[in-house]
Order: sequence, then C-alpha cells, then structure tokens
Amino acid sequence: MKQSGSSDMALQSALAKSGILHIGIGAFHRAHQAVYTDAAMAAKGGDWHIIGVSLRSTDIVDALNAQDCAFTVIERHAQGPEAHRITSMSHAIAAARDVMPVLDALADPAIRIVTITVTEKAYGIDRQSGKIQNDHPAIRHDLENPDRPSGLLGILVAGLKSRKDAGIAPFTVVSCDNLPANGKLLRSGVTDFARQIDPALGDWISENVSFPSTMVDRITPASTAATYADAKALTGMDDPAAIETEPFSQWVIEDDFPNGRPAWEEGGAILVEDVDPYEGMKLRMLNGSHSLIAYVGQLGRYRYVRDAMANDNFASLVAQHMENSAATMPPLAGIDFAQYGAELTERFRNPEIAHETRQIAMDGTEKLPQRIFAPACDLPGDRERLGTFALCFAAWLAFVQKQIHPTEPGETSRLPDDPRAGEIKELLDIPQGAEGLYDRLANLPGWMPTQLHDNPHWRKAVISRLSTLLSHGADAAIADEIAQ
Ligand code: CS2
Repeated sequence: MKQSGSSDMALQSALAKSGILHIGIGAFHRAHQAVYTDAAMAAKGGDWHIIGVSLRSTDIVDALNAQDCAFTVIERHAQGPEAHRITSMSHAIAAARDVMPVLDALADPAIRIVTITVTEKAYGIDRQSGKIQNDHPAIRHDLENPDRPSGLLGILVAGLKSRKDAGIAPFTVVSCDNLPANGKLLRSGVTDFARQIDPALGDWISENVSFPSTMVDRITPASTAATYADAKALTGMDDPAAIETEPFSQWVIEDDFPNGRPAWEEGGAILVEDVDPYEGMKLRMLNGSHSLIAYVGQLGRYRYVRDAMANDNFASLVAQHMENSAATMPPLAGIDFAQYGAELTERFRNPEIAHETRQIAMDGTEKLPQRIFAPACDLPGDRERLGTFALCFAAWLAFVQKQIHPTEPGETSRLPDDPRAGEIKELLDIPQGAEGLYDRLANLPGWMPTQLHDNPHWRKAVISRLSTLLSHGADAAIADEIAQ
C-alpha cells in the first residue's frame, strides 16, 4: 500500500539518492554510521544516502525533516569543540505514526543495506538459543500483525518478504548494537521469526540474506543544553538534532555486502573477515568497565565517568578490571590488550566529555550478560580475577534495590530503567540484605548462565562485596577491591 501526499513525495525523491535504511536514529547513529557514510560519499560518491527510521520517537523525525536531515556533530577535543555538518541522511520516518512508508522503502530496490541501532532490548532474541522471545511485546505484536509490524524483527521480515515476492535481491542487514556476534544473532532471530509466519520465507532468508557482524565504538553522551548552545555558537544555526561525541571513533565490519556498500573505509572503517573477537574485546574491556563505573559510580555519587576516573582508587579499580577482562580472551593478532586498555583509560578520562553514569546504568539485565557474566564464566579457576566482575554485579544489585527502596532522606522510590523492572520490583517487595538480594535476582529466569549461577565462589564473592556496599558504601568497596 502506498501512502499519499507530500510525505510520499519526500520519500520517493529521497529514495532516488539513497541506498541505506537505518533503524534507530538516536545520537549514536548520528555520531557514527551517518558520519562514516558522509565521508564515504564525499570521497567516492554513490547513491548511499540514509533513510532514517525511528521506531518510537517522533520529535527527532520532525526535527530532522524540518532541516533537510542535515545536522551538527560536535567533537569534543581537548583544545575545544569542533562542529561538522553531516548531510548523509535524506529523509526520516516515524514508524510509530505509520509503518507503511518504512515497508515501502524496504520494498524499493534502491535500498541495498539496512543498518540498525535500536539498543539491546529491542531485539527480542534469546541470546543463548538464538530463537525469538515469544513474550517480548514487539515480537508478540508482530507475529499477530505481520503486515503491520512495529518492532525490529517484524519490520525486517516484512521488508524481506516483499523483496522475495517481487523477485528483488534482498538487502544486507547490519546490526550496529553492542551485542556479541551481532550479525549471527540477528540472522538467527530473523530466520526464526520468518519461519514462524512462513517456513519458505525463513529458508529463503537463511539462504540469501547476508548479516555481517560489526563492532561499533564512539562514546556519545545524550545531548544537553550545552550541546545545542555549542552547535549554535559554532555554526550559527539552531539545531535540535545536534549531538556531541568524542574525537575517537571505530567501526570494524565483516566485508560481506552482496549488493555493494559505501566506501566506509574512507571514513576509517576497518573491513575484516571475522569481527567477533574485536566485538568481544570491546564488550568486555570498554563496555564492561563502563558498567562497573556506572553502578559503583551511581552508588558513590560519581555523576560522570570522568569524575570516577579522576579518583585514584576508582581509576585503579578500572585498570584492574580491564586487566581481568583481557585475561578472559585469547590473543588477537595485531592487538595489544594492555595498549587498548591504556587508550580506553584516556578516553574515559576525557574532561571534555560529560558522560553520565546514570545513562550507562540503564538496561542492566540486557547488558550484564555479555559484559560481565560471559567473561566471568571464562575465569573458572581464577578466583582472584573474579573479584571485579563480582563487584560490578554486586553494585548492580545494590543500585536497583536503592532505586526501589531509597535510603536517603528525600529520595522517592522508582522503577529501575530496565525492561525487566516489573519482575525486579516484585522480587524486591521488601528491602533485602546481601544474601536475599543476591538469591532473588540471580534467579531471574533465563538470565545468569548456569555455569556462573552454580559456582559457589561466584555467589560468595558477590555477597561479600554486596555486604560492604550496603554497609559501608562504594568508596569502601573500591578500597577493599584494589587491596585484594
Ligand atoms: C555504554 C555504551 O551506555 C552504555 O552502555 O557502555 O553506549 C558505550 O558508550 C559505547 O558502546 C561506546 O562505543
């Protein structure tokens, strides 16, 4: 079904110069893939503009369309902010308003690649089995309404179905979220979803669609009034779509694009055969340390990552965690983990970047498995190294309990920002001591790997750190950890 009117015309004229449809046009996409595609087209041309889709929000879509989808990226350098205008996006669509233009675009042979940044919780794929989670709200909705999907997998499968029905080559699907083996996981989930509505479609996808994995990296705090003020000062333009980010950026991509791709290497992307080891390193060393800083930092009132890193004990804890994480991985050709860790430390310290620990602390049940549980599982006989992983999990436990049952005068109870907040709240109906807190939340169904769950050293290590956090606070727990 085609839509009508001026937005249809805008979409049709955008399609004439576009090759990518991107789902999830938050700050990270605008700081990352949009910038690489801009550089690729500046160097090598090509009809690779991006049609941006937001699954939930409408404001960013309206803001972008009102300014021809150009926006400002502020890079926060030590010597001051630098502004870049990015013009690689051609049109934006709010799927929550109407999903049909998204499906129209996906059916158009101009779209050769679909890239995705929707955050971990939007996938609805079980990490262990690779099957879809039938109780995930978007999956449930989309299985019942495959022609009017609202979630990621439903939209991808509807788009691929229209390509199959019309005899058009499928688009390549590229997850750019912080998930281990993100391409393989997405392939498995999309195929499973498709099989549930039409087994032949599932087979066609499995045989014909390419899902390269990627590792994406650029620290991008949420925009604030300071972002908009700097954008205005540097460009002279009001820009509600402006974002700010660090100078560093990295994109490692599996080079498997049967329908072609932009010359992303012109923007510095690294094309490789197997991304998974790079992704593992980044998830464990960068994101794992981030989560440690976020939960311990929230408990100790460190508002920004840079504040935690400015405290000597906290910085030592982070260094210890990076070392412990590096010890969980096989060597990676051409990479020195210690050097990588030193570079991460510099990035975390960057005084120009105001990255809130509260932002990173969100969605813990989605993030901890790949950042903390998986590496901890790779340390079975190494109890000394287990400590920082145990501390991170203990800090998450104390953090969610504190949100539901605040301890400071004047604080009000609130639900943790987490897709499993309802279940967590039910389990923590009354405040728990260290053992009760651990036992209740470690048993969230389908969450902690059995190997870890059944390891008595892990339970003991978490509970002892949790006791310290609950009775003496974050700084005492940090001091204990670095003294171990
Ligand atoms: C962070 C990431 O919010 C988080 O969970 O750990 O967004 C992190 O900043 C990026 O992965 C850096 O590339």
